[in-house]
Amino acid sequence: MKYYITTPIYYVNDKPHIGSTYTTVAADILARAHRLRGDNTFFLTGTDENSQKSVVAAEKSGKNLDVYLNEMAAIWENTWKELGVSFDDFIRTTEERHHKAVDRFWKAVEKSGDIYKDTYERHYCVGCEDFKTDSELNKDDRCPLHPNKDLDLVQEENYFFKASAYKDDILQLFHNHQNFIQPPKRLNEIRSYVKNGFADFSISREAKKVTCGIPVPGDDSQRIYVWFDALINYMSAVGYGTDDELFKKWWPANLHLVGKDIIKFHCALWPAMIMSAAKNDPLLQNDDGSPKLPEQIFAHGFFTIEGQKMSKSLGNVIDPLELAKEYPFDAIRYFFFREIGFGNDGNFDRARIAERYQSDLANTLGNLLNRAVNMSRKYFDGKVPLVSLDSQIHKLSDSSWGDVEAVETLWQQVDEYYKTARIDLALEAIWNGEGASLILANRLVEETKPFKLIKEDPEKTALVLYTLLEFCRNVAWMIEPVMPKISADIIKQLGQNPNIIHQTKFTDLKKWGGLEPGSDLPEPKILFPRLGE
Ligand code: ME8
Repeated sequence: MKYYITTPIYYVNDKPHIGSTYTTVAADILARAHRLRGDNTFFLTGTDENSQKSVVAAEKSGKNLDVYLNEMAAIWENTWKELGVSFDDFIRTTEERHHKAVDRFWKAVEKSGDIYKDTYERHYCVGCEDFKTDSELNKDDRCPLHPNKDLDLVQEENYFFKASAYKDDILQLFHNHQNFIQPPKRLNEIRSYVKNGFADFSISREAKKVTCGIPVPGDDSQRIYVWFDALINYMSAVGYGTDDELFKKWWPANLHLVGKDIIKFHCALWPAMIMSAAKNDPLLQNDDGSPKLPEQIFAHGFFTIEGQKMSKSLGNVIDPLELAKEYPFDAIRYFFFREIGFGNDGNFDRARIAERYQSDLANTLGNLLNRAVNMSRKYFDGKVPLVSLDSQIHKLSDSSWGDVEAVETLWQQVDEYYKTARIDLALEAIWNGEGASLILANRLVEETKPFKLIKEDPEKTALVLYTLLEFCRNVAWMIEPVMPKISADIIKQLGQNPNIIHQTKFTDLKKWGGLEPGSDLPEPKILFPRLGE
């Protein structure tokens, strides 16, 4: 199975903040989940550089545009690297490969008769990089998303894209593929946008008025509109216009992960663009001639910072690299997806991070591992207790802990949740599910009291401790996509090598009994030290 996942490509007028980090980490988690399952995975992120915002920011910084773009793109790429994001490629829209893709795509759309010239006069918001109709503006004629920015009144002759010609096809697509847009509330939003407002729109600007952008093929006096160019990045990175075989291997994307602010472009404009280009480009056609559209777009919500909108003027924009100095980054990753239902809006609150760190991570996960390893070492000669793998666990049925099947069921749920991008539900099941979960494993310790039981029934104690250790091993792999470092630490503390993943099939990895009875347990370390230590 192949899995191709993308993040939005971010504007470079500023460095990464925790909003872009949230999306990028979500994509990282899903990419890791697919890699773990053995899928051939390609994870793309990058920067959107042909934007008027870049020009303004470069001018402000007093730097030449190219110098500015190179510096900013490096900051974005390095931030993700420092945070351990496992992207496979980083695309910049100023790259040659992207220009080639855009050129090919534009020509295919043109050949389909969907590009025409027209003169118009409209308001343009540089914040959104989008035209605004009167009905989209606030009462004071300002953009609701960027009320502090003056709108530009654009009066030009430009190239237009015949989006309206695809209105019915797009609505049909939504009808036939109910999963095309997730979560469903976003589908409803977009459906009504397409029904009521999906009109033809300008896809170029006069070159003399914008200082950046890719030239319109055959007309150097015009530059391609930034969104029309940006969306094509998802194809240029996998060889469109430069490497047909590579493109056939990866396209269509399985998932475009985006924030709710840009669904109009991804869920309506992008499929319409592909439908148009596909008419004249066999590379974009399925065997039956239909357009090769992305499989799914998942739009997550936005979060506020301690209850307030994140904004430069409020001074509450958070740099992820700074945040990673305050808390282990795995804990932030956990917090993002445990605290906020994926798809919903949420709030970033430091007090809640600290609470979750202490209760869910240190007390529930860290403590369980620590107790299980310590007691096993103490009572069983520094080793994983020797138990017979056939008979075990069923004998524990007098406690609230389920049996081996409960762990298998948990795996199935977790797998399904990762597949459907419900990272939040995967974590909820691991911590709090029925039958087998971290909460129940802790309860098993309280109910069976191995530290007393060892005097009365060493055999049963061995069984309890093996169960706890083996459950920790399973949990380590379940949480690997979300907390890769913590996962590796757990595996090491259980005396195994995390690189085992490269030699072991996923089905074997999650089979009960992976921890060999009688194997050595190293000296345990605290998994989640007190914050500030
Ligand atoms: O829109 N909460 O780039 P952009 C959660 N270049 N996510 C947030 C967020 C918040 N408060 N703020 C930003 C663009 N994001 C275009 C995309 S794609 C072909 C072109 C995240 O730099 C979220 O993913 O403005 C949002 O969609 C994205 O940053 C917007 O990034």
